[in-house]
Amino acid sequence: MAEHESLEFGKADFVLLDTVSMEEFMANLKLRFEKGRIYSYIGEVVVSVNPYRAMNIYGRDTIEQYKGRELYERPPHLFAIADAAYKAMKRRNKDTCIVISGESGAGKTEASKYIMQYIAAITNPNQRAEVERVKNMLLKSNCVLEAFGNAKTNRNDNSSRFGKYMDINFDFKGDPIGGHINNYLLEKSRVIFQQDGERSFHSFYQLLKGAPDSLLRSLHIKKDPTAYNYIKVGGQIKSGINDSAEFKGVADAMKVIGFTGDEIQTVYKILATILHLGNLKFGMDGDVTLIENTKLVSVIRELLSTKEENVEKALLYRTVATGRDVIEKQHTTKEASYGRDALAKAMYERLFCWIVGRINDIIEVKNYDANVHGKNTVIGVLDIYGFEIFQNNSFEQFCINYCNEKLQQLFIQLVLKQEQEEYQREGIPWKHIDYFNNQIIVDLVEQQHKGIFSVLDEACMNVGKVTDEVFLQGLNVKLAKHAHFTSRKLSPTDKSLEFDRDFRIRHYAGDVVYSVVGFIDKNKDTLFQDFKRLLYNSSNPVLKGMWPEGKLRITEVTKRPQTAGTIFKNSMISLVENLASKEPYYVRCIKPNDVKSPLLFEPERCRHQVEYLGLLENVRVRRAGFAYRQTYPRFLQRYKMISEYTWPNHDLSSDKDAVKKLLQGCKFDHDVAYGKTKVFIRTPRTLFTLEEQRSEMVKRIVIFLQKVWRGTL
Ligand code: AOV
Ligand code: MG
Repeated sequence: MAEHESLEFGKADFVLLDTVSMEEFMANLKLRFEKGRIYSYIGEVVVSVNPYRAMNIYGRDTIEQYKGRELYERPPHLFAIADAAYKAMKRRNKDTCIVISGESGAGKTEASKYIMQYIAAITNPNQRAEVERVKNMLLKSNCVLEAFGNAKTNRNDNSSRFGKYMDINFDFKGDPIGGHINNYLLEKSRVIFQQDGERSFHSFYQLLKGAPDSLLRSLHIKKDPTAYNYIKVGGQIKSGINDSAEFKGVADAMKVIGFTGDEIQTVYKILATILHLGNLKFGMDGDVTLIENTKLVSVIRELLSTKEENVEKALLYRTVATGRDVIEKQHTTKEASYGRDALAKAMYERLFCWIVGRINDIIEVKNYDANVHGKNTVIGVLDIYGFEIFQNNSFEQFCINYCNEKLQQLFIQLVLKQEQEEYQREGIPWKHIDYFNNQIIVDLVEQQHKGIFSVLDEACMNVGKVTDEVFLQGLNVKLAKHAHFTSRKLSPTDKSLEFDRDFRIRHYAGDVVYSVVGFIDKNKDTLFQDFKRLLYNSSNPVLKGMWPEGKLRITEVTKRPQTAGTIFKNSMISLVENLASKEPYYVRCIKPNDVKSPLLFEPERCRHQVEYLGLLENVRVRRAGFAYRQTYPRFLQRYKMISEYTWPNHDLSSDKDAVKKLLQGCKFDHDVAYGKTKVFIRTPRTLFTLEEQRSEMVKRIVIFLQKVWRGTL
């Protein structure tokens, strides 16, 4: 329980609610939000409500207040959970992780940055230069990744379009010595297409708005974003972000991290190439496919440091192996456009992964000898794309929402598991609490043979007709009876679903209608080998290095590479395994309204999130259970003044016996359980009463001492 807050701000820990009901929960959440208390606890879980305004609660002075303190000693804050994870790691040599979840725009990315800033601020008291360097690089990497991996969506002006898990490694002194970033599926379709009101990745607009004229000239780029087809589809050029300033910030960050001048130039050349690709037009001359604006081909050739005829050929022809023969097949204009878009998307995705890889090369732990220095431990911070529903939901939303299902499942398992384990460890009986288990939806997506990813892979492997409709038919057959799946064929009266196009999943966080259009393509994720060869044959070594598989001849290429869906599924499964192997800390983010207002607390929106995040169940488990637990020595430290047996010191054989004697004296014995190392208190009221008695005694002691000092006793 956070003790340093007055009740006028509501209950700092939901566990202390008088009764656990949705009404009380919501009233408390609203009151706290309105009083500017954006953080609360459920035991050790932080509940955060996005304030949509700058808060003066992240400065140096606040950091000092949380440093080294226990969770309940200060008002709820991200810093407290970061400190708890850090302490557990340092004191007990445990790998820990902080899992941040919540829907799109709820505040996950901001939270992850404050947590990293806190960890950076409290470590390295001796100012070791090497550690300072590592910390600086870890913090700077955020800015680079956001520029290339975030974009304005209709839900969030700075929406993460990739998943990120970052390990920070610490030495035996508890100072950061390196890190590693895992990135998950970038929403690369955004490179060529955005829904109305959205933007492509920030990096493009930053380049156009912020690059010096000389750089833009060398890239043959104009300042005006509307001149480029790929980044104007969504009709949104501006966002809440200052693109020009960000450009300089990102360029500086890349330099600080250690990207070379050539590498940074190559990054700009790739961005420019993609913009030019989007403006290429294909036409026909008789039965010959051609490029109408050939001048652009020269520009692209120059930027890619390759041969002009190679660029043209890769865009218009495809090399095919038929048996032992290799032939060149001309594209139709449609195929050529498809190939061009695939190239743009693949170049951007590869660029993004390469940036992550370069950052990892630079920040990875070097010269650490565990035999000499002891075990190196990690804190992992997970910041993924939040659950989202758009007007049109495709393969990307399907993957993102599946990822959120996996994390919800982890939360369910671990929060319950941890409680159970603690009761078991302490020898206390456990009572089961009912909650909605979303494992059924996780299975719907990932199960072998019957799961949606499997059905999709099967459809992709069809030899004959491979279409999105065939995939939908497959789903209709395999999932006809699934409680969380439906389509127009299965629910003929449901007019909100289109035949041959839509299916609906009942997710833990709400119903989402997905359109199957593009699923097959996005899952197969093919890029013609001709493009890979083109890029591999560049005389720019940085670009060449990004495309090692371009060296393969067409006859050497694997015919059935793993699909995008299967790669994503496997990466999620291993992510969850990794998180489960660490000691987890949770931040549950809530979005108070859909209009980014700092004042509005929309009751229905919030209630829905509280429901699907399972927060009420979380409180129940924590209470049904025991609302409060503390080790015997710490409990005595706090409450020993309320009992004559323990004040100022006890003479019993153990602290446990002393706590028993104290609580029996207060007649609270019926409401507590004595574990091996901790005392457990069932109802919050007992704790309140103890607190009241303690305050009373503290007051009396103070008066007594004042009298002693004044000599009036
Ligand atoms: P997300 O990470 O959860 O969405 P963000 O962390 O990007 O959400 O937050 C969205 C916006 O809310 C930020 O750009 C800020 O304007 C505001 N915001 C969030 N947290 C705070 C805070 N603590 N103080 C002030 N403003 C805040 V997504 O990446 O879309 O799932 O995929
Ligand atoms: Mg985010």
